[in-house]
Amino acid sequence: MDPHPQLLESLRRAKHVVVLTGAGVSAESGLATFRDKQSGLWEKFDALELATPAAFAKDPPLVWGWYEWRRAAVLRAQPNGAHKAIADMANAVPRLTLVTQNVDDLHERAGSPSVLHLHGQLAHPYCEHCRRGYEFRSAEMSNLPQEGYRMEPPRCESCGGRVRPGVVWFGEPLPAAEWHAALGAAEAADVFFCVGTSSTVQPAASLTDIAIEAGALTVQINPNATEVDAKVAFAYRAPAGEMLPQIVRRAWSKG
Ligand code: BV8
Ligand code: ZN
Repeated sequence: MDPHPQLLESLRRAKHVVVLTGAGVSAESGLATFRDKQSGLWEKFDALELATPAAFAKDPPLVWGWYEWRRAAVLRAQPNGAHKAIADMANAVPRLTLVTQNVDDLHERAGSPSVLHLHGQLAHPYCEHCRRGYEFRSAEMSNLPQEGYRMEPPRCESCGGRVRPGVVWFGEPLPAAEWHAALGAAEAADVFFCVGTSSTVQPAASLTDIAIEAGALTVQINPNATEVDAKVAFAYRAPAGEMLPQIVRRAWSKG
């Protein structure tokens, strides 16, 4: 699928490009998306049920185990062409704002200089009680499960409270600074990409509508149809790991 010349021209002229990503951008790195059926211990659960304060309160080891299992999968995964193309694009345009719904660190590991995590990060759990933050970059503070199973959440070193996953669960507010920065970027974007998301969760999904209303040239990259297809200027029914590198190459490659 060839990127449209108008998109390539708009990218070359753009002052501010905004990219919104979802789980689909990490799919080619082998990480399950929310649409995918859960596996192992969690196959009888829907992710939407597990990603809630109620689930963690009801069965902390089940939910903590799920997040540590996902964190182990992220540690084993590598950034793919989509993550790298977004990092390259940041070097090709005057300003690029990257907004992600993902809790993995593959954008950072691909070289993106700043990432707005609207839904938190697996590597940043914090104490439920005193909110002291922790940084999990490897297997510290909990031996990582090889396959999924229950795991007792660690205790806070300051107050003994329970440490919880550093993500935003359903029913929890988004981090205010990240949300306001994402809003401002969507309103100021010359080109807005919506990549690898089912656009089913609010308020993150509304960023695409805000960019459209503000007059950005909007693009969706997703191998499956979503309701965003009808709203955007260009909808590429393709995997992000193929389409984004092609767009970046065709817009800025010398020769
Ligand atoms: C809030 C972190 C208010 C956790 C996530 C009714 C009842 C109750 C609540 C609500 C309701 N209606 C709306 C709400 C609000 C609710 C919501 O939107 N619910 C939905 C389910 C209807 N939202 C919230 O609760 C938010 N908070 O509103 O707070 C508030 C305000 C003040 C004070 C108190 C409260 C918080 C939402 C955040 C939830 N956390 N993640 C974790 O990771 O475990 S959400 C999670 O699912 C993701 O982060 C993402 O946002 C969302 C959807 O996931 P996607 O990334 O889109 O992935 P998905 O699997 O869905 O799709 C993958 C896509 O990739 C597919 O389209 C596929 O085709 C595509 N794809 C596949 N392969 C590729 C590809 N694309 C490209 N290339 C490929 N190779
Ligand atoms: Zn504490």
